[in-house]
Amino acid sequence: MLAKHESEMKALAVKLFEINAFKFGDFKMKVGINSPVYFDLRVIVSYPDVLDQLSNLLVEYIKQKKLTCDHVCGVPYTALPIATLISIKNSKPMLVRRKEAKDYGTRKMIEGKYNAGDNCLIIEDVVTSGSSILDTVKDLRAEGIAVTDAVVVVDREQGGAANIAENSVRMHSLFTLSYLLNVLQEAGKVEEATVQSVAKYIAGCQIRSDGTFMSDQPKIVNEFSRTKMRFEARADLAKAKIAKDLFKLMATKKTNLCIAADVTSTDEILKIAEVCGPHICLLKTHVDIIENFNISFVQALKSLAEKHNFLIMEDRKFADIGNTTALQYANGIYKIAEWANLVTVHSLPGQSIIQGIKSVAANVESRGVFLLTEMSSQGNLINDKYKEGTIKMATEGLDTDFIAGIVCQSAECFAFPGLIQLTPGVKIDEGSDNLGQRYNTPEFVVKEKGADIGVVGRGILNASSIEKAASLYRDRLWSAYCDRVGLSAN
Ligand code: S5P
Repeated sequence: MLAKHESEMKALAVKLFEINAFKFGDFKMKVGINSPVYFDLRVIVSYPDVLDQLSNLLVEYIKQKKLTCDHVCGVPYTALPIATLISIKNSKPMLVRRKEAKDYGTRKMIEGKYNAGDNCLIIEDVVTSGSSILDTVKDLRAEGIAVTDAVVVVDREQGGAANIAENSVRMHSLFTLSYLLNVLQEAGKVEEATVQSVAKYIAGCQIRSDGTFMSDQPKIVNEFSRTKMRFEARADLAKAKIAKDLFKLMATKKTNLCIAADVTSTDEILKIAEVCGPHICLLKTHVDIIENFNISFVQALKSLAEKHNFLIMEDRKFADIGNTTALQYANGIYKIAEWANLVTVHSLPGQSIIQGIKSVAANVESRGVFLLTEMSSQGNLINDKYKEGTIKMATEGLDTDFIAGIVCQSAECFAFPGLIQLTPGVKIDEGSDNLGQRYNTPEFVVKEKGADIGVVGRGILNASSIEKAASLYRDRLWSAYCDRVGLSAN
């Protein structure tokens, strides 16, 4: 820990969280189990200011610890840019360890100029068991290079320090996981319950350097499995403010029903909003099907949203380049940006479509998007590669603070609990319409398919009483959610 630079340390901790260099969720680890916290410091190469700040603090830390060396060597690959900066800032030559020996010329594992007996300081990004550090130490020692110390950015506190100490290497960590968690809590970024969940997992899951667990039966409690978590806890992990708000709204209002108000007159939509308002968390429009759109309709809809506490989503399914989408979102007759809390977006054009919308959103905090990852219609052309790319955009892209959720049909689509799964194609009577739409029951989509919000259009709109139908769908969707997370429905 670097006491002298506490405010910089804290600011960097928050920054690392904001750029998704570490996140909470349900992650598969190298050691074969799932973890509720995951570090991915590879992203820092995209943020030169963060990389610079981090390396400055590491240089200070090395000075404070009085660690002297002839060389520095980063554990491949994530720590390489960090080690490079330390080498330059400290004027210490670097060594590079290959991951595989070359199959031509010299079969050297260590690149750089050195003499047997030189001393080398190891630089590593994140330590779990310490096995990656030990692999590098082994190759350096095979060349006669002495290794006594390793400087790491984050110690996950799962036994790594002890494991490498057994091999006569002292570990010095700039951050520990508990320090990072405390800073995030102090900064109001996560709740105490989240911190506790991670702490419980770490305590129960100590690992040896060979990847086996310290205790015969490790108590692996990952409380961050998306479909098992309650909306309140997921609000804490959400990156987008609007997703936090929607999670909380659902939890307090006890509804995960979105009504698809697919009717063509403003009066009809306002009637749906008035009558079904008390039962829904979200009202979804297709504004371009309305015959008599006018700005006073928008005002009336917004008042009803306030009165009955629901959000408005325009299901525009934008799919153009960033600039055109920005114009479509903010301008024209509809001026969607002014009244829709959320809009749906195809990921097809890539990251630029999100940037386009975000650039003209009046207030980023009260706006957001849902990305389409799967569709309910028969024969749609979305494939696995497209889905993977979409989820990557939603969890690792530059605008995760603007992505509230995913429109999809299955729980396998994504694991991050901070995103909301919106699933259309819901009807009490399963089946299909005559234009390729496929329906599943509320219970099936929530319990089997991971839906957080069920979208119901004609299931309600074609009922003799839309009020009664909305109430029925609300009860069935909410009970299914309660069953799924182990809550009592009342
Ligand atoms: O894959 C999708 C995505 C969406 S947003 N399938 C869908 O059906 N939708 C929308 O959900 C569709 O545009 C419509 O507004 C609603 C489903 O309406 P329903 O009448 O079939 O329930």
